[in-house]
Amino acid sequence: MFEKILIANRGEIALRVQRACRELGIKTVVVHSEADREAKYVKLADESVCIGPAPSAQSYLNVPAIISAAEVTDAQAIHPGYGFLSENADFAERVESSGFVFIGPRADTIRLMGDKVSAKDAMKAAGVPCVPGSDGALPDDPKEITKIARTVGYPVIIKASGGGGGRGMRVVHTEAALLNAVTMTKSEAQVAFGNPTVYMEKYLENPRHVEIQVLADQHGNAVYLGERDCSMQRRHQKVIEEAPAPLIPPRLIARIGDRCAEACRKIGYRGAGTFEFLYENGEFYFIEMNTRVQVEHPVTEAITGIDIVQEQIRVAAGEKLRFKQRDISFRGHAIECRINAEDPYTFVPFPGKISFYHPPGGPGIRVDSHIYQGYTVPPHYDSMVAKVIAYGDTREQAIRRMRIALSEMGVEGIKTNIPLHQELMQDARFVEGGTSIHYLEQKLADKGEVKK
Ligand code: MV4
Repeated sequence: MFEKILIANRGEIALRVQRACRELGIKTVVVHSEADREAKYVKLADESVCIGPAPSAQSYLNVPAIISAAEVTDAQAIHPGYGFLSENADFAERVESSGFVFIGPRADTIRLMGDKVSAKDAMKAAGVPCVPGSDGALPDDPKEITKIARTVGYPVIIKASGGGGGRGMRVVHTEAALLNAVTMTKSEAQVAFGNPTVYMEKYLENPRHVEIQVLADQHGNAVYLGERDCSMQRRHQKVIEEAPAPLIPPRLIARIGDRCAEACRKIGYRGAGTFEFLYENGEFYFIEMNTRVQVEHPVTEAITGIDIVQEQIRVAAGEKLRFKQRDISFRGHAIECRINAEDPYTFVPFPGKISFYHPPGGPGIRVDSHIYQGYTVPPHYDSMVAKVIAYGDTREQAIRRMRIALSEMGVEGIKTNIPLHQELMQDARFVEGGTSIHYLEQKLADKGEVKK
C-alpha cells in the first residue's frame, strides 16, 4: 500500500479523499491555491503545498506545479478527485511518466472515453446498448448526413465528439434544419474542443439519467455497484441524486450492470468509473463514461456499504478487488442534496463568509463538507459547499430524514439552495419518483409563469 498520497483537488472532495487515506493509514499531501490557504482541510493534511494563485488555471490545473509538489513531498500516488485534472489523459500520462501512480484508469482509457465517438464505439463493441445513431463520426457529404438522419428518424441530436456533460450539442427536429445545425455544431466544436468531429443520435424526448457505478482492479476483475438516478438537474448541473433509481425493476439493473462490468473486463478498465445512460420506456441507452470518482458516489456507498474512494486507492496500489459480484448487495435507499452557495431562485453564485453554521445529524445522515463557521467561500470555484446524504430502509424514510436534516441545517452569511431542496422534498412528483431530466427546469419555468 502507498505510504503517502498527494490530493490534487480542493473543497469537500479533498477532505473526502483525505479521510479515506487516513483510514487506510496513508499520509496525505494537499496542494492548494492562495485562496484556499486558510481552509481547515488544508491544515488537517499531513503536509500542504501552495501551487499558485486563486484562478484554477494557475493552481489546480497547473500540471508542472502539482508534479513538483509530489516530487518535493515524496508522494507515491496522486488522487485527482473530480473536475480539474481528473479526466485529463495528458495529466495522467505525466503523472505516470514522472514515476507516480495516477489513482484512476490508464491514460489511454481516459483518452478513449474523453472522445465520445471512440467511447461509444468501444462500448458498442463490448456489448453495452447505445442510443441508435450514426455509425461513428458524421461524414462531410451532406447527402450522406441527410440519409443517416432519415434512417435514425427525427428528432435527432448532433453531438460534438470532444464535448460531453451537455457541452456542444444541438437538437434537430426537421430535415430543413439539419445541415445548418451540423455546420454550426462542427464550428463550435472546433473552437471549444479543437476537434470538429460530430456524431448523430436519435433524440430521446423524455428520458431519465441513470448511471451505473463500476469498480475494476488490474487483475481482470470488475463489479458493478448498482445505479444512481441523477435526473433532477438544471442546466446540466445535478441537484439531487439517489440510489437505487426509483421504479426500475432490479432485474433490469442486474442485466445492464453485468454488461458494464463485462465491458470493463474487455477494455481492461482500472479503478472506479461510471457508465451514463438515458433510460426511457424500460430501456437503457449508453451515452458517456466518466473515468473519475463522482460527486454523487456517497449514495452508492450508503446502499452497498463499500467505500468507493478507499477501493480506488486499493486497486491503484495493485490490490485485487476484495469482493465478487455475488458479495455485493443493495440495501435501503439514499438521497443526496447538493448544497450550493447560490441564490435559491436565480441560481446566481453567492460566495462569502459563513457567519453561522450548524450541520444536520442523526440516524442515517451523512454530511460531506469542508465548510465551518468563519469559513469564507471563495468566489473562484464551483459553488457546491456541502452534500447532505440521507439513508433509510425505504425511499420514504430517506425523504423524511432528508426533510428533517434540511430543517436542522443552518448556514448564514451566504445564500444557499437549501430552500429549493426543502421545496423539492415536498414536491408530489419527486415524492412519487421517476421524474425525467426535464422535470426541474419545467417546474421552475412553471413557477416563473405563475409569478408573472
Ligand atoms: C441526449 C439527450 C437525449 N437524446 N442524447 C446531455 C448531457 C450529455 N451527457 C448528454 N445529454 C443528453 N443527451 C440523446 N440521444 C438528452 C441529453 C440531456 C441530458 C442528459 C442527462 C442529464 C441531463 C440532460 C439534460 C438535457 C439533455
